[in-house]
Amino acid sequence: MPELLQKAYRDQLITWIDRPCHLRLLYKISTDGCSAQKFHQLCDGQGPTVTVLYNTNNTIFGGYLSQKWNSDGGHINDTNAFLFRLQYNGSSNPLKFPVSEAASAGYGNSNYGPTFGSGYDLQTFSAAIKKSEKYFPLNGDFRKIGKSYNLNGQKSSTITNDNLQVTDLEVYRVIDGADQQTHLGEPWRKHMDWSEQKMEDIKENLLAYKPVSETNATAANILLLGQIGAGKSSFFNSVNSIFRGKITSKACSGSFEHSVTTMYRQYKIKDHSSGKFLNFRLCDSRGFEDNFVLDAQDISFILDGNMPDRYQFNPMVPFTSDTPGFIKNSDLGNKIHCVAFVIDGSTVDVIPEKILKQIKSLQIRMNQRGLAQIVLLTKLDKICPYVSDDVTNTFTSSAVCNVVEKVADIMGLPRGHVLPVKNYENEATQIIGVNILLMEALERCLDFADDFMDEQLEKISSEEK
Ligand SMILES: Nc1nc2c(ncn2[C@@H]2O[C@H](COP(=O)(O)OP(=O)(O)OP(=O)(O)O)[C@@H](O)[C@H]2O)c(=O)[nH]1
Ligand SMILES: [Mg+2]
Repeated sequence: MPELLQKAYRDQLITWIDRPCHLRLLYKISTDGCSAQKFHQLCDGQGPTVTVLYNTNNTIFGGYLSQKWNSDGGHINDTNAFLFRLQYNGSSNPLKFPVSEAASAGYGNSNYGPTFGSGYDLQTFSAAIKKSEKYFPLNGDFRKIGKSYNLNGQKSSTITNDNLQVTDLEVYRVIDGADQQTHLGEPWRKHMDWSEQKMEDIKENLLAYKPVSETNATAANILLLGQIGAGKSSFFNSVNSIFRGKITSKACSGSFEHSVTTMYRQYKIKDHSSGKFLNFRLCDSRGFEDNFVLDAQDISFILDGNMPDRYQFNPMVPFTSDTPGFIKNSDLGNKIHCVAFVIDGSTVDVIPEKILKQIKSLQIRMNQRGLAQIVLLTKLDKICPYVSDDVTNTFTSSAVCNVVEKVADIMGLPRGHVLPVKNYENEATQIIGVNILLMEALERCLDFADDFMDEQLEKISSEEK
């Protein structure tokens, strides 16, 4: 389950709680559903908790109780409780509001979500709330905010924007002791080296890469496929940035309702220090959408190397052998040699059924061709705050490990085929760890591409005999 609470805000809460502890997610409305019943089922009796709300003004606020939640219908007495604001209108702006009427610090009612204060200072919601398109319109109440908590001169509008439309609400359990076991324990995949030297070594390897020599292929073709917004174009941009020496965005990327990429592109990457092109192509395609599925026949033509670079997808007119540009005498050099499904690691729980079905049917076509598939698991920074802080925590993060396992399961692929990466999206300069993850993923794709070409050569030679 991706956790929204950033490391800096966790640290702030831990400072306020004032003892060595760490936070473990118990309940999250975007994945568990927003209902009082679910909240109590997951959080009652769990000891101290922090409740965090993320509203549509980009304000983050909530409350801490050192006593456990219950469904008894009575007030919860807690001298250590506090309400807080962490972020206001998108800017970090932490404030703590200590309890002033400890006897009514919390309220445990089976029909209410997390509720603080008497009458109430902050009631998050009651019964169950359905998500509208983008947010949960919580039906709680904060008109009495300040009755049981000392607001130190603030008011509801400067804490909550008077807005209970939230994109998420999370409840974390507060566990005594520093966080070693739960998030950053034993590595789940071996990764020893995050040094600059290692980065340079992988870069050298990629620069030296050539497809299997017996083929006439001048470059390995890696197809990027996946849901809209998963980070296909950003992956190309990030790899391109590494060899360019600065962050660039040649392929359009962004977040829109429909796929930003509407053209089939076979991108080559130029190493700017040597002026040479690398011997692989990243083939960027249109994203899968709920209402637009890439035609399976189109994908077959891509896999078999019949679709030309810069083909403009047209949902009304399928690509056929009569389409101008159709590559008729495609050979091994034009074919796709490895498929990389690009999956947004922060939304794995909510991939629409229709898209999963499409992926499965595409996988059948790939398996028929003996094409290896890997997963580029993107947006690692949104899965785990420790990884967001520092990507070298990727292979010790239990949150990332869980998502990798889930994706391997969904895709029916070995865990080792799921490669976590973080794309450049907001950075001004390159980061060694980010580059290493991206280039290691590429190396794996090229290994698979070589295997595929070897297989094809064997097949051709056995057919000739
Ligand atoms: N935080 C974060 N954001 C990312 C990452 N990768 C991509 N993004 C963002 O996600 C959004 C979508 O990325 P794109 O690369 O355009 O996705 P795409 O798969 O090419 O999407 P379509 O072309 O629309 O099918 C952009 O706003 C990116 O900045 C990542 O690793 N971390
Ligand atoms: Mg794109």
